[in-house]
Amino acid sequence: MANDMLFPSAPSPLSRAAALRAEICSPGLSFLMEAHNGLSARIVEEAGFRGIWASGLTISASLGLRDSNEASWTQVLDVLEYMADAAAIPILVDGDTGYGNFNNVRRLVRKLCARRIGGVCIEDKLFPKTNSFIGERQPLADIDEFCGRIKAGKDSQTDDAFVLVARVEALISGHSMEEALQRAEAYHAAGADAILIHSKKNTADEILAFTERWGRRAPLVIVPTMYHTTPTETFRRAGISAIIWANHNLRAAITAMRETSQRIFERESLEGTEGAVATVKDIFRLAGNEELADAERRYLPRRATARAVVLAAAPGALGPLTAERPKCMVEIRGRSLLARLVDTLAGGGVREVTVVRGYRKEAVVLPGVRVLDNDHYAETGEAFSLSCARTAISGETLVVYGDVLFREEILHGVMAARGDVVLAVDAVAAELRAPGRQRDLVRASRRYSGDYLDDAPVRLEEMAANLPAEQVAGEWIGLARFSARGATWLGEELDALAAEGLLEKADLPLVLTRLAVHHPVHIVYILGRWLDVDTLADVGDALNFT
Ligand code: SPV
Ligand code: MG
Repeated sequence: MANDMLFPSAPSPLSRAAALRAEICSPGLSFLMEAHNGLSARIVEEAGFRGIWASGLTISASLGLRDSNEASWTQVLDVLEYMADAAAIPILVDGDTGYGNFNNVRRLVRKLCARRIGGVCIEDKLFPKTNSFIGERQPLADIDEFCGRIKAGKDSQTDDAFVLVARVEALISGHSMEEALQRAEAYHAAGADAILIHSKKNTADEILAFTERWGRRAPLVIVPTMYHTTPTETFRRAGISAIIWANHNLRAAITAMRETSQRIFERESLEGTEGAVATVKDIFRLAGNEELADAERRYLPRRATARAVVLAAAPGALGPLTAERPKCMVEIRGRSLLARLVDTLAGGGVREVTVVRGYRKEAVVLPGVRVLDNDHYAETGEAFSLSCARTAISGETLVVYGDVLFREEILHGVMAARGDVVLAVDAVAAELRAPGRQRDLVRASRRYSGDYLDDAPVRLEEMAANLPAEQVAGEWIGLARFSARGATWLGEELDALAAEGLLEKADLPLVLTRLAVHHPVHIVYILGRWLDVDTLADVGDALNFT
């Protein structure tokens, strides 16, 4: 499979032109299979072919056009670009007559080289062309004029290996074998790398006669669409260099699409269709979705997939403000605490937010937020609320109190920190708070030092509401990040609490302290820039926060 850009793992040691030259100019028989867009090019490559024929007939037909130069040459170029992006094998493009005179051929060849097309075949007819199998005695180009097109093409190639095939239409147009040989000789002398000798007879007689008289002076390419009953071995023995299977993918697609459309139309159902057509998964595979998934792992920020569980079941005690709604829905300057928190989480790359509601749950509504309920909020604590969101605790997960406001940079710090469980701990808040208002106090393996060079890890040892002052290293702000592994540990801890009959009453400090006994729970120290809204005075502070 593929494009140097999309699929960098498939570099070719040869340029595509060199690879095509190796196919067409080598002594053995090669095969070029028709494709007309990126998808069919990839299918041809997957089948094992070593080269693609970008057919003028089928590219036109797949665009709903006739093979009469109705598609402009730059429109064909665009299709070729998709094909070259989709498959790494070389493409020989059907360049019709070269889209005009020598000057058009020059520009065409330069653009083909720039798009990594291995070669072009031009036919000795006049612009606008008509398909060779339509009508009789189509006018041929003047030999010298056509030789000028060949020379101009060869002089314009920017890849030395680029292959120019000159197509002789003399036999198709009812001219003699002599005329065909004379033209082939002139085109070869003008610099063509190979000759395509075309025939519309239903036997290979004239092709074989031409081949014999040609005598391997230059590689010969044939298109046995009409003389398809001739065994390939005959051509191999005759010394043909390459066979073009010119239109069979489009024809196969037409048959399959017509049959499928008809069946679905008649049955008004997919009965008989599923199982008979390629799977949607197959489309994804052909389109290279797996490579995209790999790239996403490499390039998208890891946190882009993080989820958050916001604990907002408790009533809060803000008097009249929480009479009709829980604390998380109290508005600060016209926007609820929860809306502000969700915005901050989104800014930090969190994609899915689950809110555990309880008190006045009908008031907790926010677009894009998933809600789960703790209907026993009056008799239970935070751990129980968290366990109500067990389905949301998988993969990288944040656990956040619903009544905190913190600056986005705090979230970024927690997301970027190493560790499977990471807590944001304010190193100064605990000192500033009035006694009795402190709650999630932290004892840690090291205190905050303020030293620029100090980046040694800090671990949680204990979290509680009532630690002796001399042991307090800070206050947890109610924001924790769990990696996928950390989320599994958290789930196990909730199970263990349930098994011990402690889940209903446990708070998060207990959960985290127990977790820290078995696993490293890391601390990221911050200095302020957050707020939890516990009292009406805090609401006043919050008004100044944003
Ligand atoms: C094509 O595939 O567009 C060709 C081959 O030119 S043929 O249709 O046989 O002329
Ligand atoms: Mg053609």
